[in-house]
Amino acid sequence: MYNIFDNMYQLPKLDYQFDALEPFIDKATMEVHYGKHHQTYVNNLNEALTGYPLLQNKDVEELLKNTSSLPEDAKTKIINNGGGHYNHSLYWKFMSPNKSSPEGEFLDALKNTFGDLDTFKEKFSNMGLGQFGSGWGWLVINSGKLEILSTSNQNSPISENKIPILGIDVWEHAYYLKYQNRRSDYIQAWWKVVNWNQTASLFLKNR
Ligand code: MN3
Repeated sequence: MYNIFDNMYQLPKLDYQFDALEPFIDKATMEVHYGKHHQTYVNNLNEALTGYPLLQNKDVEELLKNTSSLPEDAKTKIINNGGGHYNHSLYWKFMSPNKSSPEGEFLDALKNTFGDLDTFKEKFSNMGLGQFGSGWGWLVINSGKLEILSTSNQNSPISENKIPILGIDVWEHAYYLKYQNRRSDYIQAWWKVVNWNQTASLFLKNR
């Protein structure tokens, strides 16, 4: 059957089941976050690119790296929904049911930059906690250096030429079902499911 969404953006496959991150990230949140919120960003991105077939073939990262070249009438919608698609695609990969910890050259770099692992985690947590309203907390590589920052809404560090290697969604939809207004509890629980192998591999590839 002919599908008009062939070649257009799609939800990435999850590497684990919806309940795999329990009890830290609950099944109901995963279902609605991935199945509804992320899907909506994908749908709206596809809609924003209707009429721009050349952009439809690009990797979403390419769209976000070159926002100044996006068509004016679709730019905001592409940044919001392309960012939503890209950031969430990363976010699912930044979590895993398999326990891991930072090691080797990546751990050395964390220590060199932030002092020790606990200090890094505290600074990163505070960045996510301090983000006013909806947004993200990130660990990025900026000109070869590790850096912590936050972004509003679905803005992505990649649009500022910074490479995200770890990121936490601090929109209420990421935690409200289980943690209600307790963003701090969500962030503390989230550390238990961080996929350090993914972050280390992005670090080694992009440093
Ligand atoms: Mn989200």
